Amino acid sequence: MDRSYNPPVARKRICDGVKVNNLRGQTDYTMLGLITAGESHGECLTGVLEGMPSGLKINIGLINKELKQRQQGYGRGDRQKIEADTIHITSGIRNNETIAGPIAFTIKNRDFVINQLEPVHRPRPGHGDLAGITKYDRTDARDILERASARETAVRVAAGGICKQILREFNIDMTSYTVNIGGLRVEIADKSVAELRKRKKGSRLNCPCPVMESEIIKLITKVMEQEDTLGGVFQVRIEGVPPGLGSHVQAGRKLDARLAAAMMSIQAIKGVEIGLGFASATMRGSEVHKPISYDPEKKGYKYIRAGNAAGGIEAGISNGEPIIIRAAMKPISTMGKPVQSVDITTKKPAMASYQRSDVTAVPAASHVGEAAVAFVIADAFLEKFGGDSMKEIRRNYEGYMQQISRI
Ligand code: EPS
Repeated sequence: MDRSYNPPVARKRICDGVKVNNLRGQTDYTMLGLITAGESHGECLTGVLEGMPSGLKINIGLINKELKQRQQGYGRGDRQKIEADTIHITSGIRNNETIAGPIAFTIKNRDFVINQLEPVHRPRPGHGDLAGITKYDRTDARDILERASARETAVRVAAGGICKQILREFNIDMTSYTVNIGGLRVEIADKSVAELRKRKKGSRLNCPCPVMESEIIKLITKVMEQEDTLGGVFQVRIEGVPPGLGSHVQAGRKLDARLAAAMMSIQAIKGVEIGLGFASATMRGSEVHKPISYDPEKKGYKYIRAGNAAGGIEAGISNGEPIIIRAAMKPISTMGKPVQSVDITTKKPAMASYQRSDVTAVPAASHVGEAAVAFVIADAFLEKFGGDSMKEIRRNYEGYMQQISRI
């Protein structure tokens, strides 16, 4: 890296060439680290977000708003009637401002009953039960499912809420929406973040189309009665990302690879697309790749794209266009009418265990997806402009923006 600052973690990544373990729990991140802890029915969830600079004003109310959104959505189960997620910050923030120390926080589990819960001996196909007990040599699948549970995503949303606040300082904004649930597609042309937000107001499915929303609600109700579950697809749109985040030079530094990994790490996600994604595989080059032009009158970066099939990323580098990323969520594997399984104590056939579940959690997952994206973009942003304080980062950012306005 040819920069005057050279943070130790980023330096380690470069030395290792392709990919390093940043000693904070993840590979692929250079500047930020997030460790989460906690079981679904344990006392609380815990998060430690490391690597934030000093001097970032934090609005706790906005984080709690994100947490609330994650809990909502038609098709969620009874657990969400018990929980009322709010963040309790224990370090790293003083007088509502970051002080560069690790930001540690907890989110209470109101449904704290872990020690009274019956053991689970009938693994659910599609959940982590059997794979986990096999790997970790447990006799009770609860030891696995408590941690595998998507309850953990509350921590990611809280950390993502902090990441969004640093991004907003540099006019980077994002929103998500439900693209389909159970195959019912929401067809909507390319819309700005502001327009999407307007259209989603009051939605029960994080959906910008009321007509499709009522169709999907009918489907969810039907599937609920049938004691089955539904998956779907959501999309995240990020605007204001400057050209130049990520890199083409090594696999683990590519922004698209980092975003895809973050999305795939969300519970129940089975596919990720960027830009036209899989659809581009069936099209011709001339249909996909649109012209580049140059407008000397344009403020800032003067290159203009006639299309965004690449979803804002070319060769692993952001190109200044909105970043568009979609993720596919499988139907939830805990079903009222369970699938055939085996009792691991008797080894005899038995129906998979069931207590309660969501019918669908696609709208919730879309908020988790936003948080995952916010984390990766904030990480790549700090890698490019990083400094120890907001003042230093702003100076680096403004200098670069001026530089690229002249190329
Ligand atoms: C989950 C099972 C359900 C979900 C849970 C994820 O919890 P319970 O077993 O308590 O009914 O509601 O998600 C959450 C609790 C949450 O806050 O998102 C699972 O097995 O993954």
